[in-house]
Amino acid sequence: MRASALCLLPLLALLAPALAAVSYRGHEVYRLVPTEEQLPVLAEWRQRADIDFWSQVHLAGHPVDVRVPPHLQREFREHLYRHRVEHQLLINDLEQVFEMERQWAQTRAVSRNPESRISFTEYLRYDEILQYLLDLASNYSDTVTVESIGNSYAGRDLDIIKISSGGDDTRPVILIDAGIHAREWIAPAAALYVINQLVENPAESALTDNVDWHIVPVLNPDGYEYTFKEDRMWRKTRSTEITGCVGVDGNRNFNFHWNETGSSNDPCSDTYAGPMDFSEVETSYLRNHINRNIDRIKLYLTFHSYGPYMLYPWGYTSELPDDWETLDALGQEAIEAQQAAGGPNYTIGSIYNVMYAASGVSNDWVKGVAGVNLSFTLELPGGGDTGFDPPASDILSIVTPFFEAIRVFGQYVADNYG
Ligand code: 0X9
Ligand code: ZN
Repeated sequence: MRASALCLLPLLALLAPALAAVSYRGHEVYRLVPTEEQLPVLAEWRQRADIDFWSQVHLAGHPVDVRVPPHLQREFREHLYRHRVEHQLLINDLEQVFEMERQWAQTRAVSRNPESRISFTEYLRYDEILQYLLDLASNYSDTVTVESIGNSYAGRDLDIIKISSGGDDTRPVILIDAGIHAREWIAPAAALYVINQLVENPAESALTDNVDWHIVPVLNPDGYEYTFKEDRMWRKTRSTEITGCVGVDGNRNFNFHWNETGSSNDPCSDTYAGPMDFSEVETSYLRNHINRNIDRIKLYLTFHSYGPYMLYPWGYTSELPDDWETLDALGQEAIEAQQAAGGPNYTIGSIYNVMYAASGVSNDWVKGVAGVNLSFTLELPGGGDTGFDPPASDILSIVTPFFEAIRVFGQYVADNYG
């Protein structure tokens, strides 16, 4: 007995670090403001798997936040000075930011009113989000149904909420998803707020008069849960391959110009396109849902962070779609509406031109293959100088004006297809 227990000890010691949560102690976050000439320098660093670009923007004069682990900091600073890149140290110990985030969540969990179904002062766990959807389905059974479009890699239900005030499934549909990127917590929070307003705020009932809404608040629940339990900075799915590295970037996995540009063949990269297109169950179940409802879906929005940016196709080429002026005008209108309500100024444009090239992304596929003309990526604001996501206490002040943009999209579909 004793001997065999002793034999196990080294094995347990080996396993222990793998089970521990990933620490970001000493990780620095820099805000860079590149000039036109410096953009290629940034593009080169972007290829490195060990430097984490938090925002993908690629415009001169626009800030780019970058997480640099301790062992690369000297080299990174030397690079900055050599190329004279304007920069500022935003965070000198990222783990401290995450500690505060966890403390807040703990305090909230204790003080939370068990009566209230939803909260916008904390980032909810996946089971809390599903519970909210199910509560809505039972409390508003005339208008709300909740279905699973499939299961995640780890077997979690991929729930979709359908909001419909009538019309027997003949009305135009607005499809929204959020959380394909696990760490972008503000995106599911924004989707929940949209759901909350459409269902529970009687003053917003006009938005569901002629239009149905299908919303998947967390498209990558395995990754989402992993960011709470193991690694706050996880972005991809959690599927495993024999190669050793885990996960695929769901937003490189769609089969439209798949893996052509701005994505990686390296399974360890954060923008890994996958072993083949639609290799991930999460992206393929979304595709199936879109295909099943293709006659009715008139507008697609996918929520990400962070920007703020409003992006339309294409991501794979600098060329613009034929109807880009329609997309641009609608996007502008949405931006102005949320700005009038106190929201920030979103930068608008095609993905390729505002950001770095990216192919196999969902909003390109939805337009290019599924044929939904109105297809946008909305990159919500990040945490500014406090980190990746806004502090949970700021959620409401972000999603409230954001909803005004959603209202513009809703009205547009009602006016043109309703
Ligand atoms: O790179 C991405 O997948 C998105 N940015 S993020 O920082 N949230 O990762 C941008 C995707 C924009 N859409 C297209 N490239 N079509
Ligand atoms: Zn994203």
